[in-house]
Amino acid sequence: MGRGLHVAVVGATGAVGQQMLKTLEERNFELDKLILLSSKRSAGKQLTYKGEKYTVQEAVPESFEGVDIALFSAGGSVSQALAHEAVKRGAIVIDNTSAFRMDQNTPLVVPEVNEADLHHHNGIIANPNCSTIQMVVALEPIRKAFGLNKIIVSTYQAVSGAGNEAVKELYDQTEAILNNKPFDAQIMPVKSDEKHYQIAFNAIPQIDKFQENGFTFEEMKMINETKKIMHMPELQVSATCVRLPIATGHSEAVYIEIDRHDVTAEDIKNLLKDAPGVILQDNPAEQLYPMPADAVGKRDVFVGRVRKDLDRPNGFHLWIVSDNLLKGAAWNSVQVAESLKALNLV
Ligand code: NAP
Ligand code: 3JN
Repeated sequence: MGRGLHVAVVGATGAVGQQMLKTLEERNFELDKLILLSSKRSAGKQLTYKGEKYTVQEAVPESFEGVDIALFSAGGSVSQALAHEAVKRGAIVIDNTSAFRMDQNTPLVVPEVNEADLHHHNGIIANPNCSTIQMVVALEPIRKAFGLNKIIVSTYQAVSGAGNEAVKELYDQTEAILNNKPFDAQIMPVKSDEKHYQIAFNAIPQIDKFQENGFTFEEMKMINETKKIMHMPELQVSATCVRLPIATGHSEAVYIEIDRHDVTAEDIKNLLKDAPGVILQDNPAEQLYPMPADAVGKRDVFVGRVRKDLDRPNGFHLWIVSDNLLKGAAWNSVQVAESLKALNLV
C-alpha cells in the first residue's frame, strides 16, 4: 500500500489559512502528514488541527520535500518565490493568489464549473478570486442551459477579504467611533496604497489598486477570470467592487443577458434549485433572500432576488452571497484537492 498524502498549508496563520485548516478538518480530508508554514514572524507558534498541536515553521524551499499537495495563501510574492520550488520537489500547488491565475498553462478552477481543466495542469492550479468564484458557481447553470453573453456586477465585499489585520481595523475603528475616540485609518482600502480611509460606517469603492483603464485590479480579476473559467473570451463582463464594514460574507448584485428571449425568472429559479454548490433563497412573499450574516461558516453559494429585467427580455437580475473565506478561498482549494484525488491526479 502506498503512503497517504502529505499536505502543506502555506500562510496557515492567516485569515484564509485558518479556514483552510478548519475545512480540511470538517471534510475529514485524508492525509498522513500536515506541515504548517508562515513567515519568520509566526514560526514557532502552535496551531491545533484535529485536537493535535502543530508548530508553525518558516516557509523555505526545503519545506516542500516529500509534500504531495501544497495549499498556498500567503500572498502573490510568496507564491512567486515558493510555488515552483514546491513543484520542483514533486508537490501539486493549489494557489489562492493572483500570481498564476492568468498564465496560459495554469488551470483556474472552480470544480462546479470547470473541473475537467484539472487534467491539464503543470504542477500549479490556481484558485480564482473570491468574488469571481461565487459569481461563476451561480451563473454556470444558466450559461449551460440558456447561453450567456453579458454580465454587469456590483460587489459588496467584507473586510476579511483583505486579511486578519483589516478585520481588526474594522473592529477597532467601530469601537473608537462609538466611544468618540480618535483613530488612524492605516489599512483600507489597500495597505500599500497612498491614502487610507475609514471603513467603519462607510463604503469604499476601491478594492486593490487602480489600473490605467480606471478599473481596480479586483474588478479586472473578476472580468478576466470569469472569461477564463467559463472558456468564453468573448463574454462581456463589467464590475464595480466596493468594500463594506462587514467582517465576513461577500454579496453581489448581478445583471446578466442570456442568449434566449423566452426564458422566465421561474425557469432560472428552477435551474438554480438543483445546481451544484448553490442554495436558492428566493421568496419575496416571505422576505426570503440571502444575506452575508447567514452565509458565514457555510460552504454554499446563496442566490435570491431572481427577476426578469423590465426592459430587456433576455436580461435578469440576481443577488449572490457566499462566505468569502470558504467557497471564495479555503473551501474551493480543498474542493480542488478532493477533485484531484477523485480524478486520480494526485
Ligand atoms: P492574512 O490574514 O494577512 O495572512 C497572511 C498569511 O501569509 C499569514 O499566515 C502570514 O504569516 C503569511 N505570510 C506572509 N508573508 C509570508 C512570507 N514571506 N512567507 C510565508 N508566509 C507568509 O491574509 P489572508 O487573508 O489569509 O490572505 C493571504 C493571501 O491569500 C492574500 O494575499 C491573497 O493572495 C490570498 N487570498 C485569496 C483570496 C481569494 O479570493 N481566493 C481571498 C483572500 C486572500 P505570518 O503569520 O507569519 O505573518
Ligand atoms: O479583498 C477581497 O475581498 C479579496 C481579496 C483577495 C486578495 C487579497 C490580496 C491579494 C487577492 C486575490 O486573491 O485576488 C490578492 C492577490 O492578488 O493575490
